[in-house]
Amino acid sequence: MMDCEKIKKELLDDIRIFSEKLRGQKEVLVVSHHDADGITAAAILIDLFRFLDIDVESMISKQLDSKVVREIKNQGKTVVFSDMGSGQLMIIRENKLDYYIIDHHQPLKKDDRQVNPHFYGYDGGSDVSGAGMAYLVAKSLGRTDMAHLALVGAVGDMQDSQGKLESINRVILSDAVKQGSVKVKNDLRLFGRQSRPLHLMLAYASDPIIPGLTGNQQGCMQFIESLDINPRRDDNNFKSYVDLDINERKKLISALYMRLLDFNVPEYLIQGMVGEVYTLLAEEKRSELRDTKEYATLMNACGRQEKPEIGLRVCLGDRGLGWQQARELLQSHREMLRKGIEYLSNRGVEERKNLYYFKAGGDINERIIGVVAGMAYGARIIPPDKPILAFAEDREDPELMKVSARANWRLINKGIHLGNAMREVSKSLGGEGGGHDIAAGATIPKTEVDSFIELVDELLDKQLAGI
Ligand SMILES: [Mn+2]
Repeated sequence: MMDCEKIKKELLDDIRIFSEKLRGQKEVLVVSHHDADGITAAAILIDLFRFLDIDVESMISKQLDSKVVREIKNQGKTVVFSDMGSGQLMIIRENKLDYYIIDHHQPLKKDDRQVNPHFYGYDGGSDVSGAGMAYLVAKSLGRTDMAHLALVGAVGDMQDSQGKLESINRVILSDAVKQGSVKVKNDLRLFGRQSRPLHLMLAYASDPIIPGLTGNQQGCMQFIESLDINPRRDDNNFKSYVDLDINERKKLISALYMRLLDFNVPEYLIQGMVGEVYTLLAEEKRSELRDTKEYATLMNACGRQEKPEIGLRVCLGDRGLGWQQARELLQSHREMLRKGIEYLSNRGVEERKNLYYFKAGGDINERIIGVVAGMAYGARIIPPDKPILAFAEDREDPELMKVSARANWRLINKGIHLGNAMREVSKSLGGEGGGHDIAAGATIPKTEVDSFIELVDELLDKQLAGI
């Protein structure tokens, strides 16, 4: 199954030179981003430094601004930034830190204390994640046992969104497969294939939305029974997707295909439903940790519940207390999301020509409002025909407003790029923003919210017209 992807020699050579400098350190502070990619990247580096007998501490941060950089500076240590830093190179330099940067975000400029795939013609959005870059550094120093975490990071950054991991990610995948830690399969890619009861996996499906099933638990149960699939295991607990045998899986997938075709869902959306899934073989069946996508969600939950260090412990092998705490965080995260969705479906959204939006004020926490906005499609609060913007108070600065924007694949195919829209419009109003085509964010002055909506609406017109 594995093809012979190769990583460009120039990148590997530079990583080797960079890594050798790390080998000589006595103690380091790893500073990483608070999402799944950042947490797994930090775990890969912590594991590496322990292997090299270098004293290591870590700090997981939501953002890297001058305030955070000054705090880091005060610790007086050699700092290894991962999954962040390339965009903050100037602040880091200004503060005269002893730094190393391992990142995959758009870099400002070249620096011999930084490795970043963009300088070698790679796209950090799809070819390799922050965790993947950390893995390449570890590999060049002889440590390869965390390849599976690099895949969790890549999936967490949605780098498999075209159906499979490619490019540098594929090389890492091939390492993991050779090590026997990961199995690759073409299968149904709906979220929750390991840990969720089958009918709930279908009811929560949002990518694609399945007409008549998404948001309809009872309908899902009837659908499963209509296929002659027993929804319960012998111990009477509900089956997960992974409990189905091959024939049941085939039956279910073709029935889903038929249903989507019947409802005129575009072909490319239907095809996205099946693709590569990555199973972590060392983890128990039906555990969130067994599937890369669910593993990433668990890490994101830890980050968003402001306990990234718990996620880190799980990545580093804790299957006792840390693992239990991580699952509790996932529960409370889901509870927060459920309340957010309930709030949104009660109050509804406003509509403009090219977008939906809602102002949550302080009613939905800014940490999860983007996720809630994205779930609005799956929960059928809005149809998938326009992007959605969500506004929440900045908890640290009452003068500022946080904006989260979400779209879906159908809209991306039409030319929507929310990252560009957030960056351009926020900049013109004295704020800052950016992100991916499908998920992006901005911070703007509170007084500019209405102009912001206006300008984004106009800009989306241009994106849709291909200007
Ligand atoms: Mn990342």
